[in-house]
Amino acid sequence: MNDNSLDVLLVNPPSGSAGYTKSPWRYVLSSNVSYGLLSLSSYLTKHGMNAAIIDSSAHSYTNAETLEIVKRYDPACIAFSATTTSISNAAYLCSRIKELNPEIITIIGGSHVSSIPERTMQLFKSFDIAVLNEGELTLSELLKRLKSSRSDLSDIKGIIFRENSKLIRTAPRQFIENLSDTLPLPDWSILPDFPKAYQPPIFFSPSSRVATLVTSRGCPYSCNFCNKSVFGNNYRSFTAEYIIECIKILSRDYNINYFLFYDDNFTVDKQRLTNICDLIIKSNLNISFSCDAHVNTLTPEIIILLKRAGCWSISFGLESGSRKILESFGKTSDLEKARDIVNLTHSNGIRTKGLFILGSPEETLGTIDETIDFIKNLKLSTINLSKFAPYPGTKYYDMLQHDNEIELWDTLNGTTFTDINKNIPLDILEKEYYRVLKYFYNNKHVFAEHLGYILGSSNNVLRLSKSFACKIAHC
Ligand code: B12
Ligand code: SF4
Repeated sequence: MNDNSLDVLLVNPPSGSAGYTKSPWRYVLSSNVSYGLLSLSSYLTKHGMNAAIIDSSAHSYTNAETLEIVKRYDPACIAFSATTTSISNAAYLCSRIKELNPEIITIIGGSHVSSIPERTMQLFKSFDIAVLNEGELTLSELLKRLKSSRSDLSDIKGIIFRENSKLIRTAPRQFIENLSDTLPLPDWSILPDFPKAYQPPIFFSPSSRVATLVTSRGCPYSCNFCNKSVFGNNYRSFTAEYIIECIKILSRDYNINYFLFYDDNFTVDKQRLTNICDLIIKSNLNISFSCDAHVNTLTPEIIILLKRAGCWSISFGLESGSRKILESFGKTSDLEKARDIVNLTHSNGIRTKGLFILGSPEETLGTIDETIDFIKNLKLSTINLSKFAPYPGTKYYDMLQHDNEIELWDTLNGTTFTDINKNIPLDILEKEYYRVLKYFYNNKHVFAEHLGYILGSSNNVLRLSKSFACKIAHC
């Protein structure tokens, strides 16, 4: 059936190996709204267009299952959102869809293609058009043009398209200046099975009913391992009023009272942060939330205010306990300040998560020891230890891009070491990875906190049981 009313079918592809098989651990993994697709579809709806979303990543669909759903829609235009981890699945799906319907127009957007546009379009011929960077205005203009009798795309800013087997890149599009005035409130109803399909990190959330919000774009810091190809350095944000309105709609219509702020850096603008907290408190919203913060942006007063507004946990990008590694990462925070802020946050009753990266090109056994020593002095409720990956769009990728390994895109996922570190053999690095985790989780206070999370939520127990049952039954 061809759904002629549909202007575009938006797809968040399966990520990495989930494209081929279903993991029994899918119930314990968190699943997050593709906020980019939500924002794009809401903007299109506001401008009179009709979009649908398939969120394969959240629903744990395989590539085959995704294809079946696409077939049911049989759209004239399909658009994928992809990071480096999911670009191969997006390209695979696109080429299968083109085989089924050679007339279909295929569009790609997101962080991977925004990082290396020409390379992506050269490698993956199944993408007809790429939308670079911030997508709302560009996609809307592009879809209108594709429906019109005019076929020339060269005056649409912010895209790459093919013409006679050549790639044409148009002029860049300016970022949206006033986000709250230009972008509508997200229309959550477009997400299939929202909020049920979306689950917070297991053992680290006060509620299973959760919504993600991204309330700012761009980050003023310049960490060398971080990809800022979509929104750049220029920090722009939605107003406190806009954010409170989102929260009110989500609590009223979906009974959600726990929010994950997935901003790169939720706390960077002190005045805005104070306004948000004050408004949450004044409106008696009675919610809890988690966010990310750079240690340089927090003060004792701000921590107390965050707690009063319902802040449940803060994730800190600590990265390493070695000054040498922090320097090579271009991190501007210092270790003592980081320790003091983390410990103060924890002693004010806010759970603390430390985000660390292991295995960068500069890592040695000595710097790993320094990280363990650093962790010893931190009151952290939990940690997230990523395996270093030189993602396209980062300074590391620019330094290392001539290494062949680098185009194994779906292994750039934070859970696989690449062969980038020359100081430590790969098998030792794997052991070191577990040594750090073991050191952290063997700690009595960490064990006690985690036991509390396990026993405190029947949903956590249910998710874990489902995964074990699946593992045993090979489902
Ligand atoms: C929330 C988040 C997650 C969540 C949820 C992801 C999801 N479902 O969207 C979780 C925790 C699961 C996650 C996981 C990972 N993430 Co992540 N994540 C983010 C984060 C912080 C916010 C994403 C977001 O919602 N942004 C807000 C929306 C509005 O922006 P957007 O998605 O980019 O969409 C805009 C444009 O890109 C464009 N666009 C996007 N898609 C499309 C599609 C079309 C058709 C069009 C026209 C336009 C378009 O228009 C949108 C609106 O302007 C970003 C950083 C960031 N600031 O964006 C990192 C980021 C996307 N993640 C990243 C990485 C590396 C990962 C992981 C590999 C693990 C890790 N170590 O963190 C995995 C891989 C997951 C996967 N399968 O792809 C990198 C990607 C780098 C790269 N080269 O691709 C980023 C950029 C972080 C960084 N700064 O380095 N992530
Ligand atoms: S890692 Fe965080 S603080 Fe550093 S540049 Fe990226 S978003 Fe900004």
